[in-house]
Amino acid sequence: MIYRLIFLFSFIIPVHAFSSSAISHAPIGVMADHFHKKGEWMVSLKVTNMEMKKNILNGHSISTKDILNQPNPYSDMPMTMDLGLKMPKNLSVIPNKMTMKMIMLGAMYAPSDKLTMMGMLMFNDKEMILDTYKGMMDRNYIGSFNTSSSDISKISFLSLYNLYQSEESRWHLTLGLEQGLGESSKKGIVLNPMNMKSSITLPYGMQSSDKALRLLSSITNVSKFGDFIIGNQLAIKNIVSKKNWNFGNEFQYNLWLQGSFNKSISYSIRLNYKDQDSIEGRDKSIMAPVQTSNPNNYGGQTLNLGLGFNTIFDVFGGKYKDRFSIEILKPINQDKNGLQMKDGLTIQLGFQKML
Ligand SMILES: [Cu+2]
Repeated sequence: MIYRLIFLFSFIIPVHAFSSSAISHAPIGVMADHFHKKGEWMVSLKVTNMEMKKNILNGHSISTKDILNQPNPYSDMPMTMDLGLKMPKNLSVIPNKMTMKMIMLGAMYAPSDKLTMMGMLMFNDKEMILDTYKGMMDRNYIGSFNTSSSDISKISFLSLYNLYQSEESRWHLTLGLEQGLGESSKKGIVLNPMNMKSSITLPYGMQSSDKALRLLSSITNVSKFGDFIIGNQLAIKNIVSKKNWNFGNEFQYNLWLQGSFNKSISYSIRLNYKDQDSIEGRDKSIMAPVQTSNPNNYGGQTLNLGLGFNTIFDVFGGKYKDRFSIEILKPINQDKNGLQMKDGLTIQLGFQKML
């Protein structure tokens, strides 16, 4: 009888119910969305796939012909070190498709109910298909080529401080550091506008990291409204120390609404707004008649809409159930700086397990 009462009681305490149902974690694309109770451990694996196609100039679509008429900021520079040829006056290489894959390994541990520690290690794999055109005269298409990079990209350590927690609402503050680890000056073979293969330092966007150290801070609120949950998160990333160049500072706002089909399956709709500065500084060896070698063609504002599902099942056994999540993000507005590729769909898959 007493066990039955305890069992029943454990379901009446809302905080407990909150943490053992699918809805208790935010959509998988939101980072550091929840904290843990004293002594709890959690490990996680997240895989992200993002595709980009076509190009936009200051947020508006642009034709191949118009891209080929854009000035090349490095037109006075030599094309290759061994030949006396100069670079074309206009852009001559056009990104056609880019695929980015990210794998994130994470661990969380709560030394107390007030504090949760979190560590993450990120790997990325980038691939780009580009089309090369003649640098002058008829500007005809010459051919296409691939560049790629694959490396550890960054490591981060965060602490989440539980500011307030009630049955209906919780607030927490996150502070942490992120260190870029991957290679920042990887070379690749390209097809240049003279129809020759040459080895160059790949443009910024193809590098695995900028080797910078960043301060991450965010504030998160999750509130219950009947059977629904509304979550809010403001997050910023600021450069603390950097090498000769770095990707710009970042501001993100997430707003999500979640509902449940049952205790094991929840769904979510999320709005994600991101504003990132362009690249600061430059790598003098990055010079090519392609938009991505210009530090101004990075950053900008994007608004994404996400649809996601969280599930909990008992697959691998253990004291706690296994949590599987998926979220698909679709850009609804892209106001990127300068000339950039257009974001396509982002798919995120996650696995989380408390130990
Ligand atoms: Cu966790």
